[in-house]
Order: sequence, then structure tokens, then C-alpha cells
Amino acid sequence: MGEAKAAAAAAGTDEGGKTFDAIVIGAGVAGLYQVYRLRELGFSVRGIEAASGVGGTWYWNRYPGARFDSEAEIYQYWFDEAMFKNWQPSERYPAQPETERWLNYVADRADLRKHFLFDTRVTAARYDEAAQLWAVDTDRGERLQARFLISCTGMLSAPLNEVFPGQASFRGQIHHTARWPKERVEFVGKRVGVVGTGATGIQVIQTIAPQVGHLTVFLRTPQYVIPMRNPKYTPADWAKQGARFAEIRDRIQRTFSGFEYDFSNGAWADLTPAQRTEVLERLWADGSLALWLASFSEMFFDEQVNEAVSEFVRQKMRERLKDPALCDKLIPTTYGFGTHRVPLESQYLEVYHQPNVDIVDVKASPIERIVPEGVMTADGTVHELDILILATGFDAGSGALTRIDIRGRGGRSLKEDWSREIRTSMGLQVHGYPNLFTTGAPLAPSAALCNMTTCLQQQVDWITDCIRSMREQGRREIEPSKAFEDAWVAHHDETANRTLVVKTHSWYMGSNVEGKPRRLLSYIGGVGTYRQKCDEVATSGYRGFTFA
Ligand code: NA7
Repeated sequence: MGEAKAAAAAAGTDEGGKTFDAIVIGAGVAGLYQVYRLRELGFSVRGIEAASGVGGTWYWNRYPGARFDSEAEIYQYWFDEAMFKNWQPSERYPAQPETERWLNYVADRADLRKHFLFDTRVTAARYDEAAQLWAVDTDRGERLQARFLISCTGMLSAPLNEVFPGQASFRGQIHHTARWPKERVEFVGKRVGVVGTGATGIQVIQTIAPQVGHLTVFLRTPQYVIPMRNPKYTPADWAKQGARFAEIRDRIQRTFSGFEYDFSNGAWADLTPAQRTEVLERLWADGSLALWLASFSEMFFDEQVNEAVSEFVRQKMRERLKDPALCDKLIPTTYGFGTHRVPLESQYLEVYHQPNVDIVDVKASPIERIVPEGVMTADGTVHELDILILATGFDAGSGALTRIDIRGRGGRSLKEDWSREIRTSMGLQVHGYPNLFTTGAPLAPSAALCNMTTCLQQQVDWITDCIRSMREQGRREIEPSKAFEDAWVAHHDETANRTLVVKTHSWYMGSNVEGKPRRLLSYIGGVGTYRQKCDEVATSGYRGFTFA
């Protein structure tokens, strides 16, 4: 520690003041771990967080019904075995309040809070090429400096909350799910509208439906859904998971999706129809994302296989919906199962059997504007509401960074660069932006197809090792070459373009944001493969990256 402190001092940093070895943006899953790792190595580090507390996604998304679809035993940190064992998740898929409490527990146990400025948003960051430092401005009018700038800003953190004209004129309450108020929202007896039926909208709808006076779901694209099996976890259950700590930690590094399960059911073509059905039924009964991320990988490439799995899921949905009119509205037919996010749900479809729940088809008659009384659709109807919930999603992957004025070499702007084409080097750096490291950024495995705690810790570890090796070698600046980045983008596109995912409209492709350049935002080569590629770069002495 003393030696590292001396090295930090020699590098011109000043922990008590405004110059640091590293500035970390965000106090979510990645930001907490990044601060922990750098501090462990004796670097001076300042975290900056827009929210009042830690949690990131789990701070902001406090909407009714928010919970993750990753099992509690894999949505974990791996740097402290006792921390894992001393936390008792209440169930397999805990809800937001518990996950927020867990991240507070982590922050307290590792004493991380003191390194963060809370209620502070980074507005701009400019790289000073002569000094080889990032100058970081905040909305509190402060300027801090650091050798390294590390964004832990989240894949899904820039909400699309200004969606319709006239929102400000609405007389009732209007809430985007990712900006949900801390105060309780009272639904009893209220006329409530929900726009959006992605993973978020589904959780909201199934949770508030039993409370509302009347619910209007403004539905544009229906979803394939899988019923969640969410058993309670007793202390004995968790002790069993604790005994598997090392096994789970090692396993999830190597699978396709960073979950424990993986594709291990044999090739689709080698199985009889009965054997295929047996696999699908078994994974369906698991009530997890295994049907999607660990059944048959051919589903992502082969239209016939995809159609067969899609039809299996449609049939399951038909059995629950019964009413043919509801089946027509709620069962997807225009895209294949698994070609974008598959939500787990609990009694979501059954909500539509309630007499006080209506579907408004906003594909046929889009929402035109919000008026003081409610939502006006293109056919001129005003749907009167007391509360309007926007579950309209995010400017995913790139949005968190393009909402900051980031300037690299020669004053180039990341927002302008990415308005033409979204590019990164393995999602870890961007050519033209030396000493900027990114986590949860485009072109790396992330939220789309990965258990986020797995991917984020792997990226933080890679970044930390890189910074440590630079210190050992007396290097002050790192940047990926244009050729390296071109090669990664080409590999990413080649991997993506072999799949059916690129043919489906969703945030995965950036097509949910008007004018956003299209590219699959997450790397789809698999978490294990990506890790190997990252490790190869590090062991090669960072071939493809230039140092100063
Ligand atoms: P998503 O998955 O992007 O879903 C957004 C939903 O909002 C989706 O159903 C959209 O319909 C709908 N939407 C957006 N704009 C409109 C307008 N103008 N009119 C009608 N409907 C609209 O966001 P989520 O928050 O659910 O999930 C994001 C990720 O967070 C999720 O995948 C998990 O990984 C966690 P569309 O499909 O565009 O027709």
C-alpha cells in the first residue's frame, strides 16, 4: 500500500484534493466493485454517483414488481466468501428492495461509501492530451481530474422518459419505471395506464393489477413469456449454496450467458421430436431463463428450430389464455422466441382475464399525445387516466455515455462519433479516447444475454489488471489502435449477423431509439469465449493497444 501510494504521488495524484488515479462513474454493481479493486491496489479513486445512494439499477428501478431474473446464488460478488455466506436471500429471484439492501450491505461491509460523491452527476469529461489526464465536470460545478476515467454507468440506465408530446399537460401522475418515486404510489381505485410490455412493463402490470380500479395496457408488441418459479430460500438452502461458493464462481465464468446453466442438451438435429419436447418441458418446468439460454443454441441461428421452440412457447401461452381474442393480442407471431429479451413472469397473462383490465392496440392506433385527461390515440379516442406509467425502456448501451459530453483526442466527441456508428474495442475502451475504460458498454456481453454480475466483475477485473500492469511498467496512457478496434467490430458483426437476433426490432439493436445507428449492442459470442479473448489480450502484453 505504501509503495502504491508513493507511486500515486509520483504520478501527480492527490487523494485529499481533486486529482486522482481514477474516477469511477456510478455506484451500481460495477462501480462498487471497481472502487473496491482499485483501492485494494493502493490507487487513489473517487466515485461519482447521480443518485443519493448506492445500487445503480437497483436504486433507480424501484417500480412495483421490480426483481431480477438471475438466481440469487449467481447474482453475487466473488471477492468475499463470508459476505456471500452472511447474506440470506429470501427467495430464488429477490425483488428490488432486497437487492438494493444487498448492495448497501456490500458497500458497508467493504467500506466503499466514503469514496463516492453522491447526488452528483458527471456532465462532461475532457481528455487533456498534454497532461494525460481526464478533467471531469459535475453538475455541482466541481472539476476533478484523474489519469483514468472508468464508466460504470450501466447498460440500461438512460431512460426513455420523454416519449410523447404533451406529457407535461397531464393532470394525473406520470412515472417512468426507472425514475419511480421513493414515496408510495397509491393505486387502489385509480384508473391506471401502462405503456410498454417489455420485461419491465410485465412486472408492473402483474403486480398492480390486483390493486387498481381499472388498468389500461397500451400494447404495441406482445412478448413470449416464461412463468417464473420462485421458491423461498431458507437458511438451510443458503448454507447449501454457500458450500458451493467456489464451484458457482468458477462455473459461471465459462458458460454462454454467465448463468450456471448452459447449452448441454445435444444437437437439435440429433434428437427425435419426443426427445426435443422432453428437453423443452424440463426447462420450462424449471421456471428460469434456461429455456432460452440453455436449451438449444440452434434457436438463435436456424429459423426452423426457432419456429419450433416459438410454437412450443405459444402453445403454453394459449393453454393459459384460453380466449382466442386474447391469444391474438398477446401471443407473438411476428418474431421468434429468444430473439430479444425473454421475461419471466408470475400470473401476467391471467391479468387479462380480469374484467377491469383492457388492452388498447397501439400498433393499430398509435399513441399520438398525452392530454390533461389521459392518453390520446390516433383514432381520436382519449383514454382517461389518473396515473400513467411509462415502461418505455432505455437508450441502451450507449445512452448513459452519450448523455455526458465526453471529449477525447483533438476534442472529438463520443456523442458525435456514436451518432454515426457505435464502436468499441471489446466494450472496454474506445479508439480516440485514451485512458477511458468502459463497463457494460456496447460490443461486450451484457444485460441482453448475460448475468450482469458475472460480466461486470470480469470487465472490472480486466481493467484493474491493465491499470496495475501499466503502473508496473511506468506507462501513463493506453488506447486501442484503430486496426484493433476495426477487427473487434468486424468480429462482433460477423458473430451477430449469423443470428436471428439482428432481424428483430428491440433495444438489443438500438431500434427502439429513433435515429440510433443499428448494431447488436451486446457481443453474442458467449461470456466464456469473451473472457478468453480478453485474457489473451492481457497475456499478449495488450497487443493492439498503444501505450505512452
Ligand atoms: P423494453 O424492453 O425496451 O420495452 C419497452 C416497451 O415500451 C416495449 O413494449 C415497447 O414497444 C414499448 N414502447 C416504447 N415506446 C412506445 C410507444 N411510443 N408506444 C407504444 N409502446 C411503446 O424496456 P424494458 O424496461 O421493459 O426492459 C429493458 C431491459 O431492462 C430488459 O430487457 C431487462 O434486461 C431489464 P415495442 O416493443 O417497441 O413495440
